[in-house]
Amino acid sequence: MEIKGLRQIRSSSPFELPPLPYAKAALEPYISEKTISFHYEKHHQKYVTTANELIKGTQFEKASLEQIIKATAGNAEFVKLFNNAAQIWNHWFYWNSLDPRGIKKPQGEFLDAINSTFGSFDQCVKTFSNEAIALFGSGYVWLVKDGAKLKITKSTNANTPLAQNQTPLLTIDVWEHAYYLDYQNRRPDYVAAFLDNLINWEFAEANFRGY
Ligand code: MN3
Repeated sequence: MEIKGLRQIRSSSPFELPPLPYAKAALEPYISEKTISFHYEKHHQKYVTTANELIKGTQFEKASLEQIIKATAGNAEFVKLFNNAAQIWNHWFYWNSLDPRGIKKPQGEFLDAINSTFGSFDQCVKTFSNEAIALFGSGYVWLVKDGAKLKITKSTNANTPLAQNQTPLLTIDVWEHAYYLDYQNRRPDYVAAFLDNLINWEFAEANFRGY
């Protein structure tokens, strides 16, 4: 499959807002055009603008986004740069974790890996759902490949498994800005809409195989 925005994500600064892989209204009725407009054009864009301001005159001016994320993770001197750089990446990854064409369940080797880690596909989805509902505050839940194993992990704020030497396969953004206009406080309904109607298993599989 073609993964949108890879060029923007892999190039060095100044960073560009990666393209949204579908129209802003494409995820309706599960996620509204209004939510996507704010989330993509305001929040995601702001992380890009801020990261570009923060790297000016630093040793990171010529670095790629992924290099910056890995180099600044856990470094108290560069907390703001890490947060903004990681949020550019996390949002690019989140947009690609959503598919307006509907669910295509995993198969083959990827399904085998899911079954051997979680017992079944349904159990994998259930665990992901439970973590996404339970995460306290702002953050993300991820399906990752950690060495040869699959895992479901969560990260708070801008933190990302990319900085932990894990391979992210899928994510859901559970910051309130991702769902509040559509679901208010009903995060479980947003999580269910994501898992039942929007989750992009083809993207997960492409990440699982490597591309
Ligand atoms: Mn967000």
